[in-house]
Amino acid sequence: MSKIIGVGTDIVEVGRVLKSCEKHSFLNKYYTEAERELIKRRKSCAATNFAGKEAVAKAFGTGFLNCMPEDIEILRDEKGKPYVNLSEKAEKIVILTHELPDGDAVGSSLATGLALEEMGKNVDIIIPEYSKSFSFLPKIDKLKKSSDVEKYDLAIALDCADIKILKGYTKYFEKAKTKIVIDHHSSNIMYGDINFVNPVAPACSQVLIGMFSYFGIKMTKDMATCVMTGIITDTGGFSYGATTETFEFAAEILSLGVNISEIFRRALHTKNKANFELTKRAMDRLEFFEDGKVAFTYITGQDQEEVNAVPGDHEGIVDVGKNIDDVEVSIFLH
Ligand SMILES: [Mn+2]
Repeated sequence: MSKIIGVGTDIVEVGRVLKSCEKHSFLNKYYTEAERELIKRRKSCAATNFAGKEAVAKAFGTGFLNCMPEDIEILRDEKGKPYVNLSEKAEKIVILTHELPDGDAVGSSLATGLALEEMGKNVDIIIPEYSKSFSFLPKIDKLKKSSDVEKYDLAIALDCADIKILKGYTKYFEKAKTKIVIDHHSSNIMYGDINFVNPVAPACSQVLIGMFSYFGIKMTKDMATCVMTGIITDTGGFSYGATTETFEFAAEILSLGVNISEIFRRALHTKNKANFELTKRAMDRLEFFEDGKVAFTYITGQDQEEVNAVPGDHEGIVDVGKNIDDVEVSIFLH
């Protein structure tokens, strides 16, 4: 299966490229070792390869801004037909998600981190604060509060429709050489160099499962636990948004030995004290409008301070209104 991500063409002045190639610095900077060998045998390849590299970079939609000429290697097969090798040399990778991370944000970030670590990559997952209800997730202790890396080779933003909701971490995203967005919100503004957005998927974690199989990445039990947590929290335990794929993936995850009932209990039904206290206050303030079709409630910043809440402790409070008979819209402000 192949996928066209863009089309690019380019024209260069042969004489100008050949003249530049007289300088070793130019050759070493813009061509890979295999390409330099090729150019030694056929000088004109310097010009065709340079045009080819520019065309590939244009097809990515970014030009050489994020995709360097030396990362795009153009070689010839035995019949002389050119083919492109894209370098997989992103070594320093950062994974980012939105603030007040929910189960999908934390789960999809950890699953992506685990997948990349399996590939031998060096990955930082930056999630400064998260709800304690996710502490059962594998490798949760690997999450970092910040990073001192100036420039990452690759940044991956998960479950974020807009670069703005990366809040304090936009700098890691903006400075990275290549930027990838993986998401499921139909409002996604496609702010990456490459965007994998499936608005039909009920969770970013579900988009990831499809990507793992597309790219031939084997899903481990730990990765499956993380993505299942994302699906369970974003669908309220399969009660909204689930698609046929959701259940097919759930079956696959079950066969890997993941305890789905346990994830259900830990991520959805176990309330910590702060969350319980906030729910109580929200219940007290619940009001109905439009003949009981609209339920409204709220918690304030002061409430959150008083109960020592951490980000994510508001999780599930919207269900207070949603679970009442005849309520069609439940509004919860925090
Ligand atoms: Mn989500």
